[in-house]
Amino acid sequence: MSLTLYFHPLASFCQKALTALYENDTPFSPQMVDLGNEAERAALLKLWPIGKFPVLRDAARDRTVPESSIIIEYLDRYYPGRTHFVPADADLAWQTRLRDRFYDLYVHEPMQKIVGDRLRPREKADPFGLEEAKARLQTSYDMIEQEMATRTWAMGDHFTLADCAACPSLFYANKVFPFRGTHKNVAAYFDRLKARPSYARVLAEAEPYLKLFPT
Ligand SMILES: N[C@@H](CCC(=O)N[C@@H](CS)C(=O)NCC(=O)O)C(=O)O
Repeated sequence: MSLTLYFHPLASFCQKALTALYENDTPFSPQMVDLGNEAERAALLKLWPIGKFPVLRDAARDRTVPESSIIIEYLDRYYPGRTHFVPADADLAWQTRLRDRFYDLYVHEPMQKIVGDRLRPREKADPFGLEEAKARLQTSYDMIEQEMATRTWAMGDHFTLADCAACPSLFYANKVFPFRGTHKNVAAYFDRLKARPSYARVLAEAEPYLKLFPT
């Protein structure tokens, strides 16, 4: 098997890449990384000195591919399947990438900020940063609420890269700054994502680790 994914089932950006792999039943070897384990962390750093995952290793093409969006673009190009993650049409392609950036930068990142704050020692808490993150999430939820009033998936009728980005960001964002109850279109979209077999599988595999999520 040519592809190996370095990941952890609980890690949100890893879930994004896993969703794409499961979407097309792309064969790969899962290489779980415990960042608390020195040897496993060192192996990841050797591949990608930034030390963040997911990282995809393609032995057949001798390529190391970090960054969830880039991994999904790479899979789309070299290991295509029934779901095309970035449309061939140039206009639809940039709009898809824009929504991918939107979910990563304006939902995923503020969500990570809130989670990160929970993991910090109390004396290092960042109330100002926390308020900023919540305000950003509020704006993003309002934007998604409007857009998803008329769409099934982030780009309309087809599941794309943007939906892979939406899955884990909305899952964890709803835990730290709930949208259910205030944003019905966001909630309905998220329910569709959870029902998608690829992401349902990702969530089922994360389930045993969810107790580690800081409340
Ligand atoms: N921009 C990166 C972000 C990856 C990322 O933040 N990964 C987290 C897990 S969800 C991570 O590696 N955290 C460990 C660390 O920062 O040390 C991507 O899209 O893959």
